[in-house]
Amino acid sequence: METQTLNVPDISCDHCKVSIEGATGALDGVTESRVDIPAKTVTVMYEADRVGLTDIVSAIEDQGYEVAE
Ligand SMILES: [Cu+2]
Repeated sequence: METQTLNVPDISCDHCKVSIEGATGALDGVTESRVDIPAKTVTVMYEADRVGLTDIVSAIEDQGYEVAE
């Protein structure tokens, strides 16, 4: 199990939280996804043999958010 925290500076409200947690949590292999609104981060736990970090980043970007390095 991998855990990664991604910086998503455009996170601002509950809508962002619901969108991002929904999109990333729906990916096969993602065990848990949690958005921290004040910190503007997404912490994902995933099985690296089932889903890649690039897939997770793409799911966030598909919701209209930039993922910062
Ligand atoms: Cu929002």
